[in-house]
Amino acid sequence: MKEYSAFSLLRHAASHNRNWRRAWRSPEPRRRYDVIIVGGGGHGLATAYYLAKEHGVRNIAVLEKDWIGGGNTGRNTTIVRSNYLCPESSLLYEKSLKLWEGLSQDLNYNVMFSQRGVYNLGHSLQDMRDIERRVSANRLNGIDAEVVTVAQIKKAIPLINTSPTARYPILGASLQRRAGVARHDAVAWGFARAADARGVDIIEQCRVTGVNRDGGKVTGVETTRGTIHSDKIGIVVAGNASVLAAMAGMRLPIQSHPLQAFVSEPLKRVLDTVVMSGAVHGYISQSDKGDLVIGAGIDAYVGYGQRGSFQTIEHTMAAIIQLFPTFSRVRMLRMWGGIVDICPDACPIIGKTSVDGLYFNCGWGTGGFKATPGSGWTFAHTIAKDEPHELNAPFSLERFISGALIDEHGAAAVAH
Ligand code: FAD
Ligand code: PYC
Repeated sequence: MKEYSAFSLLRHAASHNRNWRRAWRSPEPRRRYDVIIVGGGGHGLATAYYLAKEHGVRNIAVLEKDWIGGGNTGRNTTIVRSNYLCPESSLLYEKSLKLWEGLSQDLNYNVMFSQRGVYNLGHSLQDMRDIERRVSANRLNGIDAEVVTVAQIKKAIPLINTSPTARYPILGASLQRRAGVARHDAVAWGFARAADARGVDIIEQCRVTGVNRDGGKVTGVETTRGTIHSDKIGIVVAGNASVLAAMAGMRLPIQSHPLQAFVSEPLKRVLDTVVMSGAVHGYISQSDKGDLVIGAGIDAYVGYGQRGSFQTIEHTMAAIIQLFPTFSRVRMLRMWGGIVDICPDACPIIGKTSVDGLYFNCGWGTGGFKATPGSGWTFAHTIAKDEPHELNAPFSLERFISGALIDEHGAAAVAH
């Protein structure tokens, strides 16, 4: 506590923060590790943390080509929920939500998880049937979910346009009260600090350029900081998964698309929940700083540019103004894009590959932020034990051969 007293803050400010203790070390890479995690986003860092904490693995490196959290972890709109349709995904996302509920305490770092609820709006009879079905499925899987009326929506969100003459009138919504938002950078920083404290080497500015194999076995990686050996390599690089797979001589059933988001100028508190609409293609929340955080669906084309098209910007703003006409007077501050890797069934791949010691965690598409702790938890188990955790077993690469796909296009909702 002493470290963070008002006097110490002043002392640090006066010394231009020269004596501020780093939250994680910046070590030189060793030549060999027991486990290498490629990708220093939330999922990679969480995997390293749980490998150290839950499985006692000590000699771990996280290799990040840029800076930690600079990929989709730092670019997303921070929505956390577990209201998926199929039992397989519900259980995985619910495990994650339970971890979120204790994450700040576990990491001893405030990830600003705020359970302010998420509304998924229905605009047609079919939307409402889908909402009823998903809410029932959620309850059967032990997940809190309810169907709410237009009057309840208007009471909770006074600025929303519930006019029956709207282009897409609101007929009702699903509400998950335990859902909400978290501070995305804090999630990366919290996992990084906690992993580092358990001895994990977090190596930034270290791009993996090749995956080395000896026949059917992985032996290490080539990087911009030299060759690093390991018999176990977990690849967690979100929109770059196909690039890394190609380095290992594999192809993944993934398409990579840009996904954009936007923030407005900061406003006083006007919206204290999260609103998503698949029909108008937009979603919105308000950050603790006050800016409106807005997003939409993916840009339709595939590509690796971390930016999107103007058509999507226009479409998204039209959607938000349709829902909240009063926001037409708000000025937008900035926009950005990330690359999301999408599987044909809108579900991730978490598991072993045909190469011994090589594991992939990818394909989270537009919805992996909410899964960060659960993904790391189950992936750490898979890597440590060289077998799937019961929660990620259904999400193996094998499902694209067996045909046991898990269709979550409905729950991915707005985004794709
Ligand atoms: P990343 O954070 O992208 O981490 C992967 C890391 O791998 C990157 O830091 C990258 O630099 C590194 N890397 C890549 N190649 C190499 C290499 N060759 N060598 C070394 N390192 C490499 N999900 C939600 O649940 N809720 C949302 O509200 C939400 N909104 C979104 C909005 C936008 C605009 C975007 C783009 C995504 C959104 N998502 C959302 C999805 C979510 O952001 C991702 O699914 C999740 O953050 C993926 O985390 P990650 O750790 O796997 O990826
Ligand atoms: O998965 O909830 C989500 C989401 C919202 C915006 C992008 N993804």
